[in-house]
Amino acid sequence: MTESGSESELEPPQNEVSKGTVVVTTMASDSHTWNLVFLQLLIEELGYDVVNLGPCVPDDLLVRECRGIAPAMVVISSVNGHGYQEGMRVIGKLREAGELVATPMVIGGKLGISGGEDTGHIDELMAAGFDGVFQDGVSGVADFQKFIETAPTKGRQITETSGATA
Ligand code: B12
Repeated sequence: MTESGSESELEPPQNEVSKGTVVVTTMASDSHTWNLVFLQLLIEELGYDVVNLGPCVPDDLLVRECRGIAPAMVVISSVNGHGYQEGMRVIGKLREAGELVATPMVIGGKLGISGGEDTGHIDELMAAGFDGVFQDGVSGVADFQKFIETAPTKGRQITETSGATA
């Protein structure tokens, strides 16, 4: 509530046109939730609607929701240490769904248990189909903000072999 008591200063602007819908999710093993709340608020502040699928999202549910929503972007967060393994599995399933082959998809958080020192898996996640990998200790929220400001309009460059380049 403001001092005048009429409306909350925390309410999002009512008359701005949404830039699209972003799916925020974690993966099957991960029960942490505040990372998802943080990302939802950040992405909403950047002008998008957000569908937050919450913690411990099974692969088939994630794929089904993304196919149904046809989002401008999929943002996956993982902090429990299984992010690399689960990300490698999940990105394949998402990209196999034809409609999602060109959807910008990123993963970030604490993707392993090395505190950001082991960066080898970042290239592997990119090669597997992610457009951005934001590993704590390597790149952060500011890099992600730069990415989201350009990625949805840029789209993915699909090659003839159906692989893609960022
Ligand atoms: C609260 C908590 C829990 C709670 C979660 C409750 C809930 N409903 O959320 C409970 C007790 C359930 C829990 C369980 C476990 N936890 Co825990 N947990 C934490 C704790 C203390 C805080 C997490 C939090 O809420 N942070 C606040 C949010 C806003 O920030 P964040 O999660 O750090 O996310 C930030 C960044 O990672 C980044 N980010 C995250 N995702 C993304 C995505 C993108 C695209 C981008 C750009 C950025 C980004 O942005 C966020 C804001 O800066 C952390 C330690 C810590 N102090 O951080 C450990 C921690 C995450 N947990 C950890 C572990 C190991 C576990 C367990 C495996 C423990 C166990 N042996 O059972 C289980 C796993 C459960 C599961 N199935 O996932 C480890 C992970 C280690 C790692 N990855 O190297 C941590 C880091 C503790 C530690 N130092 O060891 N945990």
